[in-house]
Formats: sequence, structure tokens, C-alpha cells
Amino acid sequence: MKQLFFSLLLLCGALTLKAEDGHQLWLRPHPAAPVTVVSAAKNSLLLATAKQELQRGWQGAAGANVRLTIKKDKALRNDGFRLSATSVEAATEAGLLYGVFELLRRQQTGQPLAAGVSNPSYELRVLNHWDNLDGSVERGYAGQSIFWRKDSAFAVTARDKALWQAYARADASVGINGAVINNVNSSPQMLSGPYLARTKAIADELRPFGVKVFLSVKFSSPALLGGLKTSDPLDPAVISWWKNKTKEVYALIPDFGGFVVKASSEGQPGPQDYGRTHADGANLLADAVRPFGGLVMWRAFVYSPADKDRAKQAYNEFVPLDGKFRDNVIIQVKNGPIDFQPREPFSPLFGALKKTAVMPEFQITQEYLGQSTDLVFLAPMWEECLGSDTYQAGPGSTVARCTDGSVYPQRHSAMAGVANVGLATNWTGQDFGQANWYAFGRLAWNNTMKSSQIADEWLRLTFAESATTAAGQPAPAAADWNAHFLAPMTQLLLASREAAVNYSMPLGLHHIMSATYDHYGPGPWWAPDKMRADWTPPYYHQAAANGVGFDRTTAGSNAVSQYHEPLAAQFNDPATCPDEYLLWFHHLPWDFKMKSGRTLWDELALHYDLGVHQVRQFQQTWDAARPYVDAERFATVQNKLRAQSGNAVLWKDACLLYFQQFSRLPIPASVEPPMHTLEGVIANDQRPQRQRR
Ligand code: BDP
Repeated sequence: MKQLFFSLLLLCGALTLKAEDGHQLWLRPHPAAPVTVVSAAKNSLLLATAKQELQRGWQGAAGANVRLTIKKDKALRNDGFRLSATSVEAATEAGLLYGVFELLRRQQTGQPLAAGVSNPSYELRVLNHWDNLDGSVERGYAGQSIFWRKDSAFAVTARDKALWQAYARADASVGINGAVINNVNSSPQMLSGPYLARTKAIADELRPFGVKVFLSVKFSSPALLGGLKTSDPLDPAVISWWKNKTKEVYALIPDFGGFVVKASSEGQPGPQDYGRTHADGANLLADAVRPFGGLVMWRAFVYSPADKDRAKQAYNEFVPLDGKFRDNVIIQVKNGPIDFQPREPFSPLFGALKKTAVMPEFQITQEYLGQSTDLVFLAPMWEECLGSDTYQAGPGSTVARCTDGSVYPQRHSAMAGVANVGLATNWTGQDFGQANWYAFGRLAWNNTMKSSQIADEWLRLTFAESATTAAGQPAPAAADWNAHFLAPMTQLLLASREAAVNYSMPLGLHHIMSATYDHYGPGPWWAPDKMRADWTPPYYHQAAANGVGFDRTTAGSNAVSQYHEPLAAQFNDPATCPDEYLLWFHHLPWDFKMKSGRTLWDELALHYDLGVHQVRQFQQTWDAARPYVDAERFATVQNKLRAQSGNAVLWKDACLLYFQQFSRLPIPASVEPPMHTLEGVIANDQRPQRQRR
């Protein structure tokens, strides 16, 4: 017996001695103590997973009996659970699994168990994978799709299955229970036989971890795939095509989750092509999935070049439709009114739709935040959005409460995140991108959770005791690790988003990134002839001799009026508008006097400069973390930070030199002088190999 225990220990030791390549995510293996699982619940896939996880990761008293009990009581909502040191109670089997993961997380992070009930804020916590059927990933920076492959699309291999299981396990460990496995810019082929067969194979692997599969569908599928003359949502043939197609899907996947639709947006077809409304379109699909308990997530990301202010459009289109959607439709709203920029005020649709379920959509993949190069922890950004008070139903009507059912009655609730996962060994490209996947799950489970706690948990789970694997030295004492790794790295994570805002788009600037296809780096100058104005940075920054910023006040586009008082008045007046949204709502002269007493120009320059210094500080913090991190991840992240540092300087130089053409003011003496020229950065951005949008 003793011998067996030692060989087990050795085996686990061998596992941890391997250099860490990040593939284990926050679920790195640890030697487990023996545990007995007692359960009266009848055997099922989910229960088997829960038992297996307990046995795989138990760090509590050796030989403990842990009881898993299905219990229906009022305190337990959806997949919520009640914990004690040796028991998990839940109303559903998925709840037991989430309780087990929470128990293990507490053991591994050494945090005290919060005994009592934990209910999820949202019923559905779903990742949106923008994966194309040819294996490419739109805005994916971590390699090809884990779900689709170009050549052998339909041959499911053992490697595929292992990957899908590992993916689903990671999801489940943070409470994620849904995956939309194809791009919102969907191919009609998605609903064809061979792709549905692969979808079924994926669903089969995700099921034991409680992750339901959803599909993005193209609104014109009845015509494009079904050969019908139209895809008009009110046409009887179209209605029955969707009903039949839906039946076919459910015959393959009985627990299929439902559909996501990007309609009448960025060239995608939609009900408006047939003179119908978003409600007509969404309800068509909602009726098709209703008999099976399915959902429709209908995206509100709509804008057209005709509108003078893109930020207003979704609100204008959706608010008049409030109350016209079926109760199994959820309107999926990006956190800000434009498009996942480093900082946006919350979308005014939150709280404004009072008789329609609304779900927040966040972008985990860092399209506009340095992609898989820059280290940017996004939890503070999402926390900021969820905590924003909309005032729509009185003070305290935060975005979180307006979407989770606390303020308005809604049959379903959900939160979506655009995934950052690909075939890269470490799943997300940048090792710290994993923190954003983790954070999304934790916030979808508890939408008032603090970024600091999420950062703390993730760092402990991801890096604790990794140093021994690097140098073969004994692990640093806990107090030492806490003081010299955990504390500074938590600070780094928490500061990283604001740093990215500072070096790229401070003071409310937005959408001034390089307009080359990849959206990486600065590009405030980009405005080719005949290009849609609302795809060019000058549309958003409006820089001219008389100042900078987009006038969305009552005297301008009047987007401010889409916010409930007191916000409308607060945003409308530059004296009360928070600095971080200033140029979002105002066009102001370069010498405008800021709250700090400085001119707008100086303040802008100081923010850019601060961003650069913050990244340099991150480099130092990481360098000092060397003794606490395995060599492999240390070197990878060190290189990424080096690149990020250069990227920050490029942003600062490019934007200040570009804006200086209009301000005609000197860069303040305290700011590091540019190391680039404007001509140089523009020429670099326009290298022929950089493909245009
Ligand atoms: C934009 C992306 C584009 C997506 C679009 C969307 O650049 O690739 O298709 O969002 O959310 O940010 O539909």
C-alpha cells in the first residue's frame, strides 16, 4: 500500500517535472489524496465526471468521504450548489460538478471554503467561437480551430476527442455551460449533413462536462442551402424549412442549445432584406426551437454607413421592438455601443430594453487589445461594464442586474464571451490570455466578483509551485511566494487593462487602430478614398485644428440622450463627463482645460507616455518573478512583454505625431521624445503584405 502511494507520488512528480507548456491551463495536476465519493444520485455522465474530478484532484484529508447529493430546495437556483468541506448539494447534476470544482479550487488555492450556497448569476454562460468551417478563426490569435479542419473536416480523430474533452473540462471548471462552435459570420453549409454530423460528435464529447452546443446560423440559409426562393421570415415555406431543419438537428443532438444569429449587420443577410424586423426574424427561429426547449441569441451588433453616429444605431433599431420578442429570445449586446474597444461606456441598450431579455457579450479574444502579444487582463474591463449603473429602473440598476433577471422579469438569462481558444499548445497564444478565459467563466457565474479575487485565484492555480519544475530547486516558502510573486503579479494584472487604454486610446478615444485586416497597432490616419467612413479612424477621432473627439452631446449626434438621467446630463457636460469618456462624448479644443488643470493636449500626451512606462514596469515585475516561474513560460512571456513594450511606444509615437499635425503644440518636456517618425509609422502600416479590410 505504502509502496503504491510512493509510486503514485513519483508519477505525479514526473508529471509536474515536465516543463510547463501551458496546456494544463489552471488545472495543472497535483498529487491527489485518496477520497471516497458517496452518492445516492443515480449514475449519469455528469455524476461520473464529478466523481472522477474529486478523485483526480482531492487535496483534503486523506481517506475523506465526500457526499454528493441532489437536492431540490428554494435556495438552489439553476445549477447552484451548497458546499461544506465534505459535501456538495445541488438541484442538478451539473450543479454537483460545479460544486466539486469549487471545492477543489478552494483546496488548491488554500482559500477558506465559503460554506453555503453559490448560485450562478446567469442561466447560460456561453463561449462564442468565431471558428470557420475551413479551420480558420476570425480574430483568432491562437492558431487554427479546435473544432474544424480544412481537409479532413469530417474524420473525427482520437486527438480531436481528447482536445474537445480537455476544452470542455476547462469550461466546466469555471462554470461555462455552452459553446457556440462556429463563427457568427456563418456559412450556410453549417446546417448541411456532414457539418451537423461533426457537430454531433463534438456535442458527444462536451456533454459529460455539461457544455451544450449551439450553432450560429446564416439567416438566408433557406435560400442558400435549402434552395427556396426566399428567406423571408414570414413566408410559410421558410417557416417550415426552419422547423424541419431544427428537428433534424435535435434528432442528432437532443440537448442542442439553440441558435445565434448575426443579422442585417456588416453585410450579413437578415430580416430587413425582406422588409421585416429583427423581431420577425428572431421569432421565426424561436418558434422552431421552442418545442425542444431551445434558445435564440439574436445579436444587436448592427450599424449602417447611412447613420451619422454608429454608436446610436443598435439602440434606435431595438428599443422600438421591446416586448415584441418571444421569451426564448435573448438579445446579445456588446459591452459598448461600438465594438469591443479598449474602453467604451456601456451600451445604452442595457436597461433600456425592459420587456426583452438582454445578455452582455464580451470579447475574450483581444482583437483590439494587442491580440496574443499584449498582456492585458480583461476582468477589470468587464467588471467596469457589469458594475455600471444604467439608472433605468432607479439607482442601482447596474448592467449586471439589468441582465441577470434581478431588475426585469426574464425567462432566460445569459452572458457570452468571444473565445480566444485555438490549437496553440497553451490554447490562447499568450499564456496570460488564459486568465481572460478563466475570468469570463468566473464573472458569468458571479457577475459581482472582483477582478482582484479572479486574478489571485488564477495566478495561484496557474503558477504556484511551478518554480520547482524549472530549476529543480525546492519550492519557495508560501510567504515568500505570496510577497514576491503573487502580490506584484496581481497588481500587474489589475493595472494591465488601464495601461493598454493609456498607450492606445486614452481619454475616450476609440477605433483608431490600424485598419489593416488585423486591427493590431495604431492607424489614426487611415482613410482611403471611397472607404465607408464608419470604418475609418478619422470618423471616430475627428481630429482637426479646432480640436479632437466625437461630439455626441445634445448639440452633436445626441447619443447622450440614449442614457438615462443623471448620466445623460453628466456625459453631456465636459465639466462633469468622466475623463475616461471625454473624447467619446465631446469634441474639444486642444487647449481645453482638464480637471487636472492641464491642457487636453498635454493630458493626452501624458496618458500615452504613462502607458509606455506601465508596460516597462510590467517587464521589470516579470523579470523579478523569474525565480517563481518555470523556465518555459518565463521566457515566452518575457518575449511577449518585450514586443508589447515596443508596441506601446509605437502607439504613443504614432498617435502623438499624428495628432500633433492638428494641435501644432509641442510634446510636453516630461514625455519621452518619439523614437519614430510619422512617415515611418505610416509607411510601416501600409506595407503591401498587410492586407486591407
Ligand atoms: C468585429 C470584428 C468582426 C466581427 C464583428 C462581430 O472585427 O470580425 O465579425 O465584430 O462581432 O469587432 O460580428
